[in-house]
Amino acid sequence: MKRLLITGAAGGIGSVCRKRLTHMADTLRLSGRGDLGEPAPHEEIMLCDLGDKIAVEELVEGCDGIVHMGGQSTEASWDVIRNANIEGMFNLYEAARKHGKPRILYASSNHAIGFYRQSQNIDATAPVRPDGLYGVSKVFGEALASMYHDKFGIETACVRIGSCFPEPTSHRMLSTWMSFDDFIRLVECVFRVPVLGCPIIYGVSANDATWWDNTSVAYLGWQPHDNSESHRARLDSEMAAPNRNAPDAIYQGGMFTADGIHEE
Ligand code: 15L
Repeated sequence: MKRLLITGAAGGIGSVCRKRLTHMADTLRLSGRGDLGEPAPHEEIMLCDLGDKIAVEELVEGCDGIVHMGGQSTEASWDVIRNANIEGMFNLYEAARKHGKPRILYASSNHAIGFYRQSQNIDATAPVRPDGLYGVSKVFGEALASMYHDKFGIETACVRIGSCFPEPTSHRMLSTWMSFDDFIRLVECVFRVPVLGCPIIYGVSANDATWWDNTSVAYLGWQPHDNSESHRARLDSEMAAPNRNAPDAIYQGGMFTADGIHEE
């Protein structure tokens, strides 16, 4: 690619993308809300509020691919969710439709299906069960991506990211953890596969304790290498497993399922 846009480039996963996707494009265009520092020679920095339609059009113009990590990434008030994840997604897809229909990797979330029980195994065909307004906004994003694919041919990988951190930090994350290395491998597959379509992908490492089935996206050639089992002994020594009646032990979305509606 000539230019790859990374939104949310100041965030946890976005900053990993900034460092580790340099081989994917001549130029990385970075946007985010936090401080992105000084651009390197292969970088362009464009600060942008995703709720600002005109700014998002300028951001997307000239990009051949988008890794969309931007937006609100946890439960929040409706105003915050609506601006970043509802208006922001619409603005991004409208801009993509008008400016060359770049391929998109969309950071959806396991909170789109967070009310499934941890005793259940699900695949991409399972009906959504969002666990909060944040989860609902991620479902909206997946639906929007699907419509822009069917109607306008824009291809999107909707990645329901589990827990993408340096290492799992709770017993629940033994099932939801995705290593940074596995995520970067996934981004490479998404932008290299000749025909992507608009699949739902569970963003999770090759954990023994998984709840999620990615059989339907075998065509991507993505083979996660890491396995949270190598962290189990450390976690067991650092903390007690959650009580079996606690949300973190019952639901796939963990504690997000117990969150109320955030008032303004
Ligand atoms: C998410 O969607 C969040 O963005 C992240 O901060 C984690 O909380 C993750 O889900 C998770 O479920 O562990």
